Amino acid sequence: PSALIIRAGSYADELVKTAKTVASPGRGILAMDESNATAGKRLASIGLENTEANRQAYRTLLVSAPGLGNYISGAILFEETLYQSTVDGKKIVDVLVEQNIVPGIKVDKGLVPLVGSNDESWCQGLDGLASRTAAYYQQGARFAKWRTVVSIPNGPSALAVKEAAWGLARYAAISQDNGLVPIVEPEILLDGEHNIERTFEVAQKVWAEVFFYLAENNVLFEGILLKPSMVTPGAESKERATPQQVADYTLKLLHRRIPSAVPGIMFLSGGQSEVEATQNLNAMNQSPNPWHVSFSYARALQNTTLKTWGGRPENVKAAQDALLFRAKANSLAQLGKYTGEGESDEANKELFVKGYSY
Ligand code: 5MM
Repeated sequence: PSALIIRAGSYADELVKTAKTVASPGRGILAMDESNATAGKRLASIGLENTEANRQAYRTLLVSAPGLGNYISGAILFEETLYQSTVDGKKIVDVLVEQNIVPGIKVDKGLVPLVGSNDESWCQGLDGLASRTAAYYQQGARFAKWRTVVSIPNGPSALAVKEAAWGLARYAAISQDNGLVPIVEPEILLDGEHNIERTFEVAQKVWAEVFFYLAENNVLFEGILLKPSMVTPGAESKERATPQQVADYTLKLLHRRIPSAVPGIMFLSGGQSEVEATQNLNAMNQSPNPWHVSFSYARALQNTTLKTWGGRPENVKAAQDALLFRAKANSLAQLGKYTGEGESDEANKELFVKGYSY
Protein backbone atom coordinates (compact mmCIF):
# COMPACT_ATOMS: atom_id res chain seq x y z
CA PRO A 1 0.00 0.00 0.00
CA SER A 2 1.12 3.53 -0.71
CA ALA A 3 2.14 5.95 2.01
CA LEU A 4 -1.06 7.88 1.42
CA ILE A 5 -3.24 4.88 2.18
CA ILE A 6 -1.27 4.19 5.37
CA ARG A 7 -1.69 7.80 6.44
CA ALA A 8 -5.47 7.71 6.23
CA GLY A 9 -5.31 4.53 8.30
CA SER A 10 -8.09 2.01 8.43
CA TYR A 11 -10.60 4.61 7.33
CA ALA A 12 -9.22 5.10 3.78
CA ASP A 13 -11.93 3.09 1.98
CA GLU A 14 -14.69 4.56 4.07
CA LEU A 15 -13.45 8.12 3.48
CA VAL A 16 -13.50 7.61 -0.28
CA LYS A 17 -16.99 6.15 -0.09
CA THR A 18 -18.33 8.95 2.12
CA ALA A 19 -16.85 11.63 -0.14
CA LYS A 20 -18.45 9.99 -3.19
CA THR A 21 -21.83 9.77 -1.46
CA VAL A 22 -21.77 13.46 -0.58
CA ALA A 23 -20.66 14.25 -4.14
CA SER A 24 -23.50 12.31 -5.75
CA PRO A 25 -25.27 13.55 -8.91
CA GLY A 26 -27.99 16.15 -8.43
CA ARG A 27 -27.21 16.65 -4.75
CA GLY A 28 -25.26 19.05 -2.55
CA ILE A 29 -24.76 20.15 1.03
CA LEU A 30 -27.06 22.10 3.33
CA ALA A 31 -24.80 24.18 5.58
CA MET A 32 -26.77 24.59 8.81
CA ASP A 33 -23.79 24.86 11.14
CA GLU A 34 -24.32 28.40 12.36
CA SER A 35 -22.53 28.81 15.66
CA ASN A 36 -24.78 30.10 18.44
CA ALA A 37 -23.72 33.70 17.83
CA THR A 38 -24.57 33.49 14.11
CA ALA A 39 -27.79 31.59 14.79
CA GLY A 40 -28.71 34.48 17.09
CA LYS A 41 -28.35 36.97 14.24
CA ARG A 42 -30.51 34.84 11.95
CA LEU A 43 -33.21 34.42 14.60
CA ALA A 44 -33.11 38.14 15.45
CA SER A 45 -33.87 38.89 11.78
CA ILE A 46 -37.30 37.27 12.28
CA GLY A 47 -37.80 38.70 15.77
CA LEU A 48 -36.97 35.55 17.75
CA GLU A 49 -34.81 35.16 20.81
CA ASN A 50 -31.62 33.12 20.54
CA THR A 51 -32.72 30.24 22.80
CA GLU A 52 -31.89 26.56 22.44
CA ALA A 53 -35.61 25.87 21.94
CA ASN A 54 -35.83 28.29 19.00
CA ARG A 55 -32.68 26.88 17.39
CA GLN A 56 -34.10 23.37 17.85
CA ALA A 57 -37.47 24.34 16.32
CA TYR A 58 -35.80 25.86 13.27
CA ARG A 59 -33.41 22.98 12.72
CA THR A 60 -36.21 20.45 13.18
CA LEU A 61 -38.05 22.23 10.37
CA LEU A 62 -35.00 21.98 8.10
CA VAL A 63 -34.02 18.35 8.61
CA SER A 64 -37.56 16.99 8.49
CA ALA A 65 -38.61 18.61 5.20
CA PRO A 66 -40.11 15.61 3.35
CA GLY A 67 -37.92 14.29 0.56
CA LEU A 68 -35.02 16.65 1.32
CA GLY A 69 -32.57 13.83 0.63
CA ASN A 70 -33.47 13.90 -3.06
CA TYR A 71 -31.52 17.14 -3.36
CA ILE A 72 -29.31 17.22 -0.27
CA SER A 73 -26.55 14.65 0.27
CA GLY A 74 -24.98 16.09 3.42
CA ALA A 75 -25.89 18.49 6.22
CA ILE A 76 -23.25 20.36 8.23
CA LEU A 77 -24.26 20.69 11.87
CA PHE A 78 -23.03 22.79 14.77
CA GLU A 79 -22.01 20.68 17.79
CA GLU A 80 -25.23 21.48 19.64
CA THR A 81 -27.31 20.01 16.80
CA LEU A 82 -25.21 16.85 16.51
CA TYR A 83 -26.27 15.96 20.05
CA GLN A 84 -29.79 17.40 19.78
CA SER A 85 -33.22 15.87 19.17
CA THR A 86 -36.06 17.25 17.10
CA VAL A 87 -38.99 18.89 18.87
CA ASP A 88 -40.75 15.52 18.82
CA GLY A 89 -37.83 13.70 20.42
CA LYS A 90 -36.03 11.97 17.50
CA LYS A 91 -32.28 12.33 17.28
CA ILE A 92 -31.51 14.84 14.53
CA VAL A 93 -28.71 12.60 13.26
CA ASP A 94 -31.21 9.73 12.86
CA VAL A 95 -33.65 11.93 10.95
CA LEU A 96 -30.87 12.86 8.53
CA VAL A 97 -29.78 9.26 8.00
CA GLU A 98 -33.41 8.24 7.33
CA GLN A 99 -33.51 10.99 4.70
CA ASN A 100 -30.34 9.53 3.14
CA ILE A 101 -28.37 12.62 4.17
CA VAL A 102 -24.85 12.24 5.59
CA PRO A 103 -24.41 14.16 8.89
CA GLY A 104 -21.40 16.46 9.04
CA ILE A 105 -19.93 18.60 11.80
CA LYS A 106 -18.28 22.02 12.00
CA VAL A 107 -15.07 21.42 13.93
CA ASP A 108 -13.30 24.78 13.79
CA LYS A 109 -13.51 27.08 16.80
CA GLY A 110 -13.89 30.27 14.84
CA LEU A 111 -11.77 33.22 13.77
CA VAL A 112 -9.53 35.43 15.90
CA PRO A 113 -7.13 38.27 14.99
CA LEU A 114 -3.84 37.14 13.44
CA VAL A 115 -1.25 39.11 15.36
CA GLY A 116 1.52 40.44 13.10
CA SER A 117 -0.68 40.55 10.01
CA ASN A 118 -2.53 43.37 8.28
CA ASP A 119 -5.63 43.17 10.51
CA GLU A 120 -6.35 39.66 9.21
CA SER A 121 -7.59 36.60 11.04
CA TRP A 122 -6.80 32.97 11.62
CA CYS A 123 -8.92 30.00 12.54
CA GLN A 124 -8.63 28.19 15.88
CA GLY A 125 -9.48 24.61 16.76
CA LEU A 126 -6.52 22.25 16.34
CA ASP A 127 -6.02 21.67 20.08
CA GLY A 128 -7.94 18.56 21.10
CA LEU A 129 -9.18 18.04 17.54
CA ALA A 130 -8.22 14.35 17.41
CA SER A 131 -10.35 13.45 20.42
CA ARG A 132 -13.21 15.71 19.30
CA THR A 133 -13.34 14.20 15.81
CA ALA A 134 -13.25 10.67 17.29
CA ALA A 135 -16.22 11.56 19.51
CA TYR A 136 -18.13 13.13 16.60
CA TYR A 137 -17.64 9.97 14.56
CA GLN A 138 -19.11 7.94 17.45
CA GLN A 139 -22.06 10.33 17.44
CA GLY A 140 -22.72 9.66 13.75
CA ALA A 141 -20.83 12.40 11.91
CA ARG A 142 -19.04 11.24 8.75
CA PHE A 143 -17.59 14.48 7.45
CA ALA A 144 -16.19 17.66 8.96
CA LYS A 145 -15.87 21.31 8.07
CA TRP A 146 -13.28 23.96 8.89
CA ARG A 147 -13.82 27.47 7.58
CA THR A 148 -11.03 29.96 7.52
CA VAL A 149 -11.10 33.26 5.67
CA VAL A 150 -8.82 35.31 3.46
CA SER A 151 -9.45 39.03 3.01
CA ILE A 152 -8.47 40.70 -0.28
CA PRO A 153 -8.67 44.36 0.85
CA ASN A 154 -6.44 43.59 3.86
CA GLY A 155 -3.76 41.96 1.77
CA PRO A 156 -3.85 39.08 1.85
CA SER A 157 -0.47 38.93 3.56
CA ALA A 158 1.81 35.95 2.89
CA LEU A 159 1.53 35.16 6.61
CA ALA A 160 -2.28 35.00 6.54
CA VAL A 161 -2.33 32.77 3.47
CA LYS A 162 0.26 30.40 4.91
CA GLU A 163 -1.53 30.19 8.25
CA ALA A 164 -4.88 29.52 6.54
CA ALA A 165 -3.40 26.78 4.36
CA TRP A 166 -1.43 25.11 7.14
CA GLY A 167 -4.40 25.10 9.52
CA LEU A 168 -6.63 23.54 6.87
CA ALA A 169 -4.04 20.87 6.11
CA ARG A 170 -3.50 19.87 9.77
CA TYR A 171 -7.26 19.76 10.31
CA ALA A 172 -7.73 17.63 7.17
CA ALA A 173 -5.11 15.08 8.24
CA ILE A 174 -6.54 14.78 11.76
CA SER A 175 -10.12 14.45 10.50
CA GLN A 176 -9.18 11.68 8.06
CA ASP A 177 -7.30 9.87 10.79
CA ASN A 178 -10.57 9.73 12.74
CA GLY A 179 -12.86 8.72 9.87
CA LEU A 180 -14.27 12.12 8.91
CA VAL A 181 -14.03 13.46 5.35
CA PRO A 182 -12.66 16.99 5.73
CA ILE A 183 -14.31 19.82 3.83
CA VAL A 184 -11.51 22.26 3.09
CA GLU A 185 -12.88 25.82 3.14
CA PRO A 186 -10.62 28.82 2.67
CA GLU A 187 -13.30 31.43 2.08
CA ILE A 188 -12.05 34.38 0.06
CA LEU A 189 -14.34 37.09 1.35
CA LEU A 190 -16.47 39.11 -1.06
CA ASP A 191 -15.55 42.38 0.69
CA GLY A 192 -13.67 44.90 -1.41
CA GLU A 193 -13.69 47.06 -4.53
CA HIS A 194 -11.33 44.83 -6.53
CA ASN A 195 -12.13 43.38 -9.94
CA ILE A 196 -12.60 39.73 -10.86
CA GLU A 197 -8.98 39.43 -12.09
CA ARG A 198 -7.71 40.31 -8.63
CA THR A 199 -9.94 37.66 -7.02
CA PHE A 200 -8.66 35.14 -9.53
CA GLU A 201 -5.04 36.03 -8.72
CA VAL A 202 -5.59 35.71 -4.95
CA ALA A 203 -7.54 32.46 -5.32
CA GLN A 204 -4.72 30.92 -7.37
CA LYS A 205 -2.23 31.79 -4.64
CA VAL A 206 -4.46 30.48 -1.85
CA TRP A 207 -5.27 27.15 -3.53
CA ALA A 208 -1.66 26.55 -4.54
CA GLU A 209 -0.63 26.88 -0.94
CA VAL A 210 -3.55 24.83 0.40
CA PHE A 211 -2.66 21.90 -1.87
CA PHE A 212 1.02 22.21 -1.09
CA TYR A 213 0.33 21.72 2.62
CA LEU A 214 -2.38 19.09 2.08
CA ALA A 215 0.21 17.04 0.21
CA GLU A 216 2.89 17.72 2.82
CA ASN A 217 0.50 16.41 5.49
CA ASN A 218 -0.18 13.22 3.49
CA VAL A 219 -3.86 13.93 3.14
CA LEU A 220 -5.71 11.46 0.91
CA PHE A 221 -7.09 13.65 -1.90
CA GLU A 222 -9.78 11.11 -2.85
CA GLY A 223 -11.17 11.49 0.67
CA ILE A 224 -11.60 15.28 0.89
CA LEU A 225 -14.16 17.78 -0.37
CA LEU A 226 -13.51 21.43 -1.16
CA LYS A 227 -15.62 24.41 -0.31
CA PRO A 228 -14.29 27.34 -2.35
CA SER A 229 -15.65 30.80 -2.98
CA MET A 230 -16.67 31.44 -6.56
CA VAL A 231 -14.42 33.85 -8.44
CA THR A 232 -16.37 37.13 -8.63
CA PRO A 233 -15.57 40.85 -8.46
CA GLY A 234 -15.48 42.34 -4.93
CA ALA A 235 -18.91 43.16 -3.55
CA GLU A 236 -18.14 46.92 -3.67
CA SER A 237 -16.64 46.81 -7.15
CA LYS A 238 -18.37 48.82 -9.88
CA GLU A 239 -17.94 45.77 -12.08
CA ARG A 240 -20.67 43.09 -12.11
CA ALA A 241 -20.07 39.64 -13.55
CA THR A 242 -22.56 37.50 -15.42
CA PRO A 243 -23.00 33.84 -14.42
CA GLN A 244 -21.03 32.94 -17.56
CA GLN A 245 -18.07 35.11 -16.49
CA VAL A 246 -18.15 33.74 -12.94
CA ALA A 247 -18.23 30.21 -14.33
CA ASP A 248 -15.36 30.88 -16.76
CA TYR A 249 -13.04 32.34 -14.13
CA THR A 250 -13.97 29.82 -11.46
CA LEU A 251 -13.55 26.79 -13.71
CA LYS A 252 -10.24 28.15 -14.97
CA LEU A 253 -9.09 28.40 -11.36
CA LEU A 254 -10.22 24.87 -10.56
CA HIS A 255 -8.55 23.41 -13.65
CA ARG A 256 -5.26 25.11 -12.79
CA ARG A 257 -5.19 24.24 -9.14
CA ILE A 258 -7.39 21.25 -8.20
CA PRO A 259 -6.29 17.66 -8.95
CA SER A 260 -8.97 15.47 -10.50
CA ALA A 261 -8.49 12.98 -7.63
CA VAL A 262 -10.64 15.33 -5.51
CA PRO A 263 -14.22 14.05 -5.84
CA GLY A 264 -16.28 17.12 -5.06
CA ILE A 265 -16.20 20.90 -5.20
CA MET A 266 -19.01 22.22 -2.99
CA PHE A 267 -19.21 26.00 -3.33
CA LEU A 268 -20.17 28.44 -0.58
CA SER A 269 -22.56 31.27 -1.44
CA GLY A 270 -20.72 33.99 0.50
CA GLY A 271 -23.47 36.64 0.39
CA GLN A 272 -24.79 36.07 -3.13
CA SER A 273 -28.58 36.08 -3.46
CA GLU A 274 -30.29 32.71 -3.58
CA VAL A 275 -30.99 33.05 -7.31
CA GLU A 276 -27.48 34.30 -8.14
CA ALA A 277 -25.83 31.38 -6.32
CA THR A 278 -28.03 28.94 -8.25
CA GLN A 279 -27.43 30.65 -11.61
CA ASN A 280 -23.67 30.64 -11.12
CA LEU A 281 -23.64 26.96 -10.20
CA ASN A 282 -25.81 26.16 -13.20
CA ALA A 283 -23.40 28.00 -15.51
CA MET A 284 -20.51 25.90 -14.18
CA ASN A 285 -22.34 22.71 -15.03
CA GLN A 286 -23.04 23.39 -18.70
CA SER A 287 -20.30 20.99 -19.72
CA PRO A 288 -18.77 17.99 -17.94
CA ASN A 289 -16.19 18.66 -15.22
CA PRO A 290 -13.55 16.31 -13.75
CA TRP A 291 -15.09 16.80 -10.31
CA HIS A 292 -18.67 16.92 -9.02
CA VAL A 293 -19.35 20.68 -8.99
CA SER A 294 -22.06 21.46 -6.48
CA PHE A 295 -23.18 23.58 -3.54
CA SER A 296 -22.69 23.85 0.20
CA TYR A 297 -24.80 26.91 0.84
CA ALA A 298 -26.02 28.33 4.12
CA ARG A 299 -27.59 31.72 3.42
CA ALA A 300 -28.41 30.93 -0.23
CA LEU A 301 -30.39 27.84 0.84
CA GLN A 302 -31.99 29.15 4.00
CA ASN A 303 -32.92 32.80 3.48
CA THR A 304 -36.44 32.45 2.05
CA THR A 305 -37.14 29.46 4.29
CA LEU A 306 -36.28 31.42 7.43
CA LYS A 307 -38.33 34.44 6.36
CA THR A 308 -41.30 32.24 5.42
CA TRP A 309 -41.21 30.48 8.78
CA GLY A 310 -40.96 33.68 10.84
CA GLY A 311 -41.02 31.55 14.00
CA ARG A 312 -44.68 30.58 13.56
CA PRO A 313 -45.73 26.94 13.87
CA GLU A 314 -48.49 27.46 11.26
CA ASN A 315 -45.81 28.40 8.69
CA VAL A 316 -43.67 25.27 9.07
CA LYS A 317 -45.11 23.56 5.99
CA ALA A 318 -44.74 26.66 3.79
CA ALA A 319 -41.16 27.11 5.02
CA GLN A 320 -40.33 23.48 4.25
CA ASP A 321 -41.82 23.94 0.78
CA ALA A 322 -39.55 26.96 0.31
CA LEU A 323 -36.53 24.89 1.37
CA LEU A 324 -37.46 22.08 -1.02
CA PHE A 325 -37.96 24.56 -3.85
CA ARG A 326 -34.51 26.08 -3.26
CA ALA A 327 -32.82 22.71 -2.79
CA LYS A 328 -34.42 21.44 -6.00
CA ALA A 329 -33.29 24.55 -7.91
CA ASN A 330 -29.72 23.88 -6.80
CA SER A 331 -30.04 20.19 -7.57
CA LEU A 332 -31.06 21.16 -11.13
CA ALA A 333 -28.13 23.59 -11.26
CA GLN A 334 -25.79 20.77 -10.26
CA LEU A 335 -27.06 18.95 -13.32
CA GLY A 336 -26.87 22.09 -15.47
CA LYS A 337 -30.65 22.12 -15.93
CA TYR A 338 -31.87 25.09 -13.88
CA THR A 339 -34.35 27.35 -15.73
CA GLY A 340 -35.14 30.05 -13.15
CA GLU A 341 -38.83 29.21 -13.20
CA GLY A 342 -40.95 30.30 -10.21
CA GLU A 343 -38.34 32.44 -8.43
CA SER A 344 -39.57 35.05 -5.93
CA ASP A 345 -38.39 38.61 -5.15
CA GLU A 346 -37.07 37.42 -1.77
CA ALA A 347 -34.80 34.91 -3.51
CA ASN A 348 -33.31 37.73 -5.60
CA LYS A 349 -32.25 39.76 -2.56
CA GLU A 350 -28.53 40.22 -2.15
CA LEU A 351 -27.42 38.67 1.18
CA PHE A 352 -24.00 40.28 1.42
CA VAL A 353 -23.29 42.33 4.56
CA LYS A 354 -20.13 44.44 4.47
CA GLY A 355 -17.48 43.58 7.03
CA TYR A 356 -19.73 40.89 8.45
CA SER A 357 -17.90 38.70 10.91
CA TYR A 358 -19.58 35.47 11.90
C1 5MM B 1 -23.64 28.59 8.46
O1 5MM B 1 -22.50 29.38 8.64
C2 5MM B 1 -21.31 28.62 8.78
C3 5MM B 1 -20.72 28.74 10.15
O2 5MM B 1 -20.44 30.07 10.46
P1 5MM B 1 -20.07 30.57 11.97
O3 5MM B 1 -19.39 29.54 12.74
O4 5MM B 1 -19.17 31.71 11.72
O5 5MM B 1 -21.35 30.94 12.62
C4 5MM B 1 -20.38 29.01 7.62
O6 5MM B 1 -19.13 28.44 7.78
C5 5MM B 1 -21.00 28.53 6.33
O7 5MM B 1 -21.13 27.15 6.35
C6 5MM B 1 -20.18 28.92 5.11
O8 5MM B 1 -19.61 30.17 5.24
C7 5MM B 1 -21.05 28.96 3.89
O9 5MM B 1 -22.13 29.78 4.13
P2 5MM B 1 -22.68 30.74 2.98
O10 5MM B 1 -23.79 31.50 3.67
O11 5MM B 1 -21.54 31.63 2.57
O12 5MM B 1 -23.17 29.86 1.86
